[in-house]
Amino acid sequence: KKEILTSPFVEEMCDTTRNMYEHGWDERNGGNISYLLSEEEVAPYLDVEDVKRTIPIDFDAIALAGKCFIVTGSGKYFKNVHKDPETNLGVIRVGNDGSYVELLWGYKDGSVPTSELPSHFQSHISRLEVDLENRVIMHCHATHLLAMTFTHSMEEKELTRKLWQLCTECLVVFPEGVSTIPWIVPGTNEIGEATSAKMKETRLVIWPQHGVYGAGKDMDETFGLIETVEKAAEVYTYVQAQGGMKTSISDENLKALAERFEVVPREGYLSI
Ligand code: 2HA
Ligand code: ZN
Repeated sequence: KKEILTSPFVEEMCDTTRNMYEHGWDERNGGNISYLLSEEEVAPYLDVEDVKRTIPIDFDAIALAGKCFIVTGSGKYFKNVHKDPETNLGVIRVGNDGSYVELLWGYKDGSVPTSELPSHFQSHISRLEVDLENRVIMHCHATHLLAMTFTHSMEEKELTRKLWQLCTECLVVFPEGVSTIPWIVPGTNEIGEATSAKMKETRLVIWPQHGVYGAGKDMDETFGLIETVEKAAEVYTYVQAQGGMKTSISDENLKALAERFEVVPREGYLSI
């Protein structure tokens, strides 16, 4: 077998967690990533019959039975992933009845997948219902976006419109807008249900006073999505510090932008 530390999926997890840490979005054990892998991607590196451990889960993941993921570990720090991937990451496969996962590699110190596994798995289930190519779910504590949840309306249309107005790229990158949920205890099935319900409509779901969930077909796209919404929130922070918005991108201009880049803005979100 090839050395798994040289696999594209382990390298991508290392690079991305490090990058996110350096952005200041993943203090301590904040943040988690899950990345759907095909058996063909995993097979050159791992004996897929060699199950190291079975880990029970207390929500129904039957819709993902047999699927493999590489996932950050519970309590693990993004800061450390690249230094010791085998301790901080795990490759898991969802068991046949959806009530457990099989560990194929990693979590070397005996640990388990992220405490946010319910939100991750339920979000994968939702995204795959609307986009067969979705492979990544990413959570972090993007600083300016988190700050904005204290100062801006969390009403989805109002918040989406504001973000679209703050950077010309935003409408092109997330034409479907952003979703928000109420404050809910993290790590629970309940927050997983709320997040995944929203994931059917948007790839960005904001958790007030906590952070953001993003979804996408690969690591770059998902990171880029969070990076873009976070950039808009950072600009908002400066704009507010400079005395507030005195001008903005008009709905006519947003419409022209959507036409030029062939994206469809969320129905009813522009007033033209
Ligand atoms: O895993 O970010 O939401 C640590 C967290 C919980
Ligand atoms: Zn978090």
